[in-house]
Amino acid sequence: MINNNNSNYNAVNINVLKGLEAVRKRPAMYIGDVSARGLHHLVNEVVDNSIDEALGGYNDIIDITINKDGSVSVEDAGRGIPVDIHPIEKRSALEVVMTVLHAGGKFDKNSYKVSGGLHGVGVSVVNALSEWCKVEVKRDGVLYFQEYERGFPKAPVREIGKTKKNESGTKVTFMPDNEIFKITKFRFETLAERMRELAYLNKEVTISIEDKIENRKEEYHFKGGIKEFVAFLDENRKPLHKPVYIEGERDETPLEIAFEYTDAYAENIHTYVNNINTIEGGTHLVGFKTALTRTFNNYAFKNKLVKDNKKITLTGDDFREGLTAIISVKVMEPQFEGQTKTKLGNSEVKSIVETIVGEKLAEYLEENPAVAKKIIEKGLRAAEAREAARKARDLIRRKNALDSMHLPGKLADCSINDPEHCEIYIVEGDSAGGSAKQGRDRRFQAILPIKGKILNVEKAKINKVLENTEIKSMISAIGAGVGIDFDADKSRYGKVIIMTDADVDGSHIRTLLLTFIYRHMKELIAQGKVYIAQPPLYKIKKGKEESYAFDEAERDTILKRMGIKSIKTERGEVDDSQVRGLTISRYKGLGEMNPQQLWDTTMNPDTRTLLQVDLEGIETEKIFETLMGDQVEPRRAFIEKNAKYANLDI
Ligand code: 0RA
Repeated sequence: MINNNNSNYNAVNINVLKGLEAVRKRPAMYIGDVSARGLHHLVNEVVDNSIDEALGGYNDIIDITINKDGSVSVEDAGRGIPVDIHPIEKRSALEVVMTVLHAGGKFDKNSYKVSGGLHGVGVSVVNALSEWCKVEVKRDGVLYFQEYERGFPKAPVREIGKTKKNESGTKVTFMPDNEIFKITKFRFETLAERMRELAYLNKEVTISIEDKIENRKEEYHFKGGIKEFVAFLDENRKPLHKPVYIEGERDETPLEIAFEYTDAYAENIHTYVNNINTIEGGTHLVGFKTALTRTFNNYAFKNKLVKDNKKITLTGDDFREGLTAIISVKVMEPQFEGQTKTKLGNSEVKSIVETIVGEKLAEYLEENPAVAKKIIEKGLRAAEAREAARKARDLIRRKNALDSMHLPGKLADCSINDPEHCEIYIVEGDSAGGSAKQGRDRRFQAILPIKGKILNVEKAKINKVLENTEIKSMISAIGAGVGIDFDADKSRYGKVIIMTDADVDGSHIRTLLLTFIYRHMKELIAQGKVYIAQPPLYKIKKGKEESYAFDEAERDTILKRMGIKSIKTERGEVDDSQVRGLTISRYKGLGEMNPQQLWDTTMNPDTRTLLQVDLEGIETEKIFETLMGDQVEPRRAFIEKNAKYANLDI
């Protein structure tokens, strides 16, 4: 039994209390927000500590469990949090780690921890935001235990049993506090997705995740690491060669890169720093791009793979067409910049990556001339298409220059000019477009109807994309250019809202539109300017009372509120003939709503619900690729599986 000096214990507790209070008062400062995202971040925070143990070579197993009571356990086979009495704090180090902010790092200077950002805030933050938390530590043959309530220890650390010799590890179980979080239910998929990503990035670990409420379990272990990650991302594309793998270390900065070229046109580079997805890129990405362009150009020149024997310099873009890559670096003191603090700022990392990739890639190309030739040829074809695209863009630009009022004929623009307060609805079909034009508030709402299925930009060359009528009208309406010329700050609207029918076709069209914006106006999404309108699925009318429901569950809740129960037919549909004066209509499309209804349910800023589209989640790529790629089977399977949930979770 560890005996804390009691008076000391109380004195120290005053400081602890202050720290925990700060976290509970402003949780968003520590975990980003208190929505589902912040909630899941709690698990990631604990897992990060277990991963740190793995990076140090002390751990290779992490087990995550969503327990029956809704709490979560994270167990690892690391060294176990130290339990000896802390010389200054005069109490168990375990208690210090669990209750003092940022205490975790004090012990372990030489690890690739993350400073700033949302990660690396420490397990004490998880503890502070939990209704209760329990920790078990296996060390030196002893099982230690401590329990907390809202971060505050219930009793000193105690021994509760023995363990096998040489067995060590930590198990943290916590119940998120419903006084803090809006939602306290963990979603298996959200956790599993991150665990799979971590397993790809850290090939030495095996991560299991079990949901005891929904009886599901997954286990992730990828011997091939990020090489397998690349193959996974390209599941629905056709690779031109086996993944290239580069590994190296300089100035205590280890680097791992895997990439392959496919028959696709888009570029899919995902970068990580200390296992964090750096969505905004940064110096590691710049170093990689620079080395890639230079090395391929040198090789092409040396081996006379460019025409006419003269040195045509292919651009970086040419060598990134159809490229899927994972870049993973570990940086001791990372500086994160950018709007979402996901851009690596450390300038030294650029030259580290550039040097390693330059050397190793040149070596690879010498050893694999057939692959090298394929890639150079693909680059040359991309250069040709780039030239055609430049001409198409020039045409759009010239038209705009000649006539500054050159807006698409179908656009019903708004009357005020201030982009911040203006919004554009991109609406599927002319009839829905008509209703939207009549129903809107014309002062700040613009309507652009587009015809059915637009071009699938994932399958078309860039010059074809820019020749497409519907796409051209979107580009001119938004007025901020396209592709490398795109400047989100020039957008004529603060909100770009996609409004399609709530059916499978509508969801397909929405995906096509989102894919276009994602590939050619990405910054618009990054700035949070892209939204999805949520038209209702049902109208329920009983006497004079009228309600709208956005899904089946809401419909049933409304019916219940009206005192109507059990009117489901065998087909699961509501049979309205059984209740007098009740009509339930299911909207098949936006066109079925009159302008007033469309305004009330979907367009009025005071009553509508808009889904904001964000860039987060590696799954985005997979969703676009699954829906838009060449292969029909995965696409059909995906639509069948998800048709019920018309909303893409991006
Ligand atoms: C502080 C110091 C050491 C390890 C840890 C914390 C640690 C924390 C967590 C949280 C979950 N699992 C964990 N595993 C370890 C270093 C230990 C040493 O020097 O022996």
